[in-house]
Amino acid sequence: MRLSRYFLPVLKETPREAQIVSHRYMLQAGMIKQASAGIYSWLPLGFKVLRKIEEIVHQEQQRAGHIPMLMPTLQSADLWRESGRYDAYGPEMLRIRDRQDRDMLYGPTNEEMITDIFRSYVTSYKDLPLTLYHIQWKFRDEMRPRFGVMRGREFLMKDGYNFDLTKEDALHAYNRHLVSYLRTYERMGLQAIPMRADSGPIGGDDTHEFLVLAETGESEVFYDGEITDLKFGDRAIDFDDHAACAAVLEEFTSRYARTDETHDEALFNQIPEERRRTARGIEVGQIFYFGTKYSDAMGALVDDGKGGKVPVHMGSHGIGVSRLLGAIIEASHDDKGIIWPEGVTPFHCGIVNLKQGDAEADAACEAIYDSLTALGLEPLYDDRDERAGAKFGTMDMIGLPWRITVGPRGLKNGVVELTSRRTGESEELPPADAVARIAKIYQGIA
Ligand code: 5CA
Repeated sequence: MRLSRYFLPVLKETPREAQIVSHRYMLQAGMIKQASAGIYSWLPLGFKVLRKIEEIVHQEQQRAGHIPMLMPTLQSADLWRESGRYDAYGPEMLRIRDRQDRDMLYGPTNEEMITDIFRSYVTSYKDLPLTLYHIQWKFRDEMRPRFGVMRGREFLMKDGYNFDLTKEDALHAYNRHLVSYLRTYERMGLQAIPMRADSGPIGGDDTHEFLVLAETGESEVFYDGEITDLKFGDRAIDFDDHAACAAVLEEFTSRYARTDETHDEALFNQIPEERRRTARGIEVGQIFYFGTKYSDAMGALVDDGKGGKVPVHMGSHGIGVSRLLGAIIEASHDDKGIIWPEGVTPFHCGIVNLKQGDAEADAACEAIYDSLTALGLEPLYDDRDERAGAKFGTMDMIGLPWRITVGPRGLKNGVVELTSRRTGESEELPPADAVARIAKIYQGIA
């Protein structure tokens, strides 16, 4: 992409309404624009990162054997009356009446709708296990929408639902989700710690929230400091292997880690004092096992193979896709702007031309641009007729992890400059070597 042809409305001033850094940088970098309280337009740069995050979520869901689909945002109130949640959900639910006077709602989650789909088609245990998911906009009329996309009213969520014959199988689905989430967040450059939580309006007893530690997080968390040493990494895991998934769950959840909702001071105090940590965290996902709560209420039954009909065991599993942009920025920025992890960066590399209009510099930039593009990478070439300082400022704010700087002086010596956004370190090297380095960095990522 050439910046002169892109739509990147970077703001010069600091937006006053932003209380936390991720919100401020998303506005300043031209990623989002507020449409009304807690509702945002995703401008091209923000949309690009959102799509990258979605893509990682899709890949990791499907790696775990979960099946993608898409349900609508608007739902019929009748389904929610069946589960009893139409009244129970309260003022957070946006209720709408259509021209036929039918009660509708903008879905805050999809347990009822997926259970209805399931009961319409599946009648036998032979079709189990089954996990369906979608990535769709949700609406919750939050009392205090704030911090930009972090607590929106309209927000993008991955929500997945497992259907299993037995509790044991459903608990395997729970474990499988936990394992796949570990890898999902790590690919985004995040450490998200599973913590024992409260199930709220979704229901059930078994639930973990995934928290990214950040001073600006809305949840207070308590954990054993040893937890932050754990990495899932690039482990190959067979998601059908119950024992293997259970072992990972055990590894990542056996140490004390709880949100304030479930915090137990006496248990916490059993951890050696030097390992006790109190911090704040951003909830980027939550998994639930709630058994037959919805299948009982809505009659989602299957033949059990022994002549009987039994309600299926279910769980639901969410990832806050749009919230993740805020969480990643909170975890990765400096005073100049965002620093995107390679896995989610909107463009792989910036190209800054220090002397636009200089025949040699222009040609070198074009050649680098073409080579990167030919390798399947997406560079952002700042080809504007602007001062070098302004170009650097934009690149630092939008946070591309790598920048190649091209100027007539360097070219005389046959070199360009390759700079890491994270460390600020620069290195001079021939243009072809810079391209090769970028290609190597993104091997296995892009
Ligand atoms: N049905 C279940 C799981 S699919 C469910 O709705 N879970 S949830 O309520 O925990 O939401 C899942 C994730 O969505 C949360 O972990 C959080 O990351 C994100 N989320 C929830 N509310 C908001 C909000 N107002 N703004 C942005 N993200 C949100």
